[in-house]
Amino acid sequence: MAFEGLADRLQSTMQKLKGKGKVTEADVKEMMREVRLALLEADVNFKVVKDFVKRVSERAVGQEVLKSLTPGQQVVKVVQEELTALMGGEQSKIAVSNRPPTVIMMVGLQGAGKTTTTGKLANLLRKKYNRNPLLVAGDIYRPAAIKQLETLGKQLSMPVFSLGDQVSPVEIAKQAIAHAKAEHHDYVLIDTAGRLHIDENLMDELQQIKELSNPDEIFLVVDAMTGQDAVNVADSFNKQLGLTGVVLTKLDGDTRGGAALSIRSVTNTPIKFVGLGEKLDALEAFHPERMASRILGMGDVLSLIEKAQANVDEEKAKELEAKLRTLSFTFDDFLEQLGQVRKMGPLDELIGMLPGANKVKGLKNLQVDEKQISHVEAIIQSMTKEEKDHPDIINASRKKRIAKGSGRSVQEVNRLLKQFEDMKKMMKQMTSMSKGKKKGMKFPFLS
Ligand SMILES: Nc1nc2c(ncn2[C@@H]2O[C@H](COP(=O)(O)OP(=O)(O)OP(=O)(O)O)[C@@H](O)[C@H]2O)c(=O)[nH]1
Ligand SMILES: [Mg+2]
Repeated sequence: MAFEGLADRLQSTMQKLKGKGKVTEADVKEMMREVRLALLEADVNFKVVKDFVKRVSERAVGQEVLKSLTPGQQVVKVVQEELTALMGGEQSKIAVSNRPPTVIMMVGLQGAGKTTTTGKLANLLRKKYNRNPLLVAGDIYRPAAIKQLETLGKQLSMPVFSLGDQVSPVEIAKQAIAHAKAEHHDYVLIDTAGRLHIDENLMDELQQIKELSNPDEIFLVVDAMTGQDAVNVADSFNKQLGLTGVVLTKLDGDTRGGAALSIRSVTNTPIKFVGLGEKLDALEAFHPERMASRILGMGDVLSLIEKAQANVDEEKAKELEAKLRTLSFTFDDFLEQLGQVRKMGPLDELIGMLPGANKVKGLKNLQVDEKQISHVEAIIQSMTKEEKDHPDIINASRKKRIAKGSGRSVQEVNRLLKQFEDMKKMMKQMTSMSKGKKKGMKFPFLS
C-alpha cells in the first residue's frame, strides 16, 4: 500500500502524544525529530521537510496548543492541517473553458502513464461530469502509440482523432480542435509523445502545440514511484512549459509518498488527479485533506462513501437494508452484497480508507485475500435454496455435502455459518438501537 511506511511512523509518533494531558516543548521537539525522519525516509524533498517541521513546531508550541485541554490532540490536528496545506490545501478542480472545447494537453516522460491517463480522464469526464471528450493521438514517434490510444477509445466507445504518423503533432492538435468544435465535443485531450529525459526538440514541439492550441490545462503525468525524480521533472516541465496541474500515477504501488508531499511546494503546481491502477476507472480527483487524514490513520470515510455511491446499486442497497431491518436477510442476499462490495475495488484499498485501519492488529497484515471471498462465494453457491433461506437446517451431513461441492473444508463451512449468525445478531442489535433513525447504506461485511 502506498505511504505505508510513512503512515506507520507518523501514527506511532502521534499516538505517543495523543493521550497526553500535558505536552511540553521538549515533547514537541522529540516528536518533530521523529516526524522529520519519517518524512525524509519517505523521500520527501529535504527543503520541504525543513519548512514543514518549522511550521508545525512553531504552531505546536504556541499557547493555544500547549494550554489547551487536549494538547496531544491539538498537535495532531496541527500536523494534519499542515500536511493538507503541503499538498495544496483545497482540492483543485479541472478547468472548464467558457468557449468550448476545453483543451487539455498531457505531457510527461516515457512510460509515466500519459496515454493511459488520457483514456482514464476521458472516462471520468464522461462518467462524473457528463462530458463528451475527444481523444487526440498526438504521439507520432513511438510506433504503437496511436494504436494504443485507439484501443482505449474502443474500450470506452469514444472517438479518437488521429492523422497517422506523417503529420506533425502541431497540425494534429490544430485540426483536432477544429474537428471537436464541429462535432460538439466539449473537451479535447491531447496525448503527446514521451521523452526519456527533458529533451529540447520535443520540448520545442510541446511549446508549439501550446502556442497554437492555447490549452486550458497542461497536465504533467508523473510516476509516483520515481519519488524525488518526479519532483525534479515537474520542476523543469513547469519552468519550460508552465503547468496547470500534475497527475500522479501508480499510487497503487508501494510508493513511499515523497512525490505527493513535495510536488506542490517545490513547483507550486497542484496535484489534480491520482492514478490508482491500470484499469480505465482507476483515476481519482486528488483531495489533499483526505490524503492527509489517510496518512495519519484518521481514515478517508468521504472517499469510501463516494465509492459506495458510485458503485452500489441504490435500489438493491435499499432492498438489502429493508431485509436487514426485518431480519429476513438470507445467504443469497449475502452473496449479492459481496458482489456489490467487490465492485467498489480491491478490498485492501477500501480497508485502507477506514479510520484507524492501520492500528487494528491483524487488519493491516491481513492481505485481504480476494481468494477468500471466492471461497465464501463457492460455499454459498453449493447450498440449496432451502439452506440459503433457512441456514439452521444445515446439519452435519449437509455441511459435508456443501464442503464437497465447493471444494472447501467443513471447518470453513462452519466458520461462514457462524459469521453469518453473528452478523444477523449484530444487525438485530443495531436495528433495535437505531429504530426510527434513518440510516444510510450499510455494509455489515466491512464493519
Ligand atoms: N499500476 C498502475 N499502472 C499504471 C498507472 N498508470 C499507467 N500505468 C501503466 O504504466 C504503463 C505505461 O503507461 P502509458 O500510458 O503507456 O505511459 P505513457 O506515458 O503514455 O508512455 P509513452 O507513450 O511511452 O511515453 C502501462 O503499462 C500502464 O498500464 C497507474 O496509475 N497504476
Ligand atoms: Mg503514451
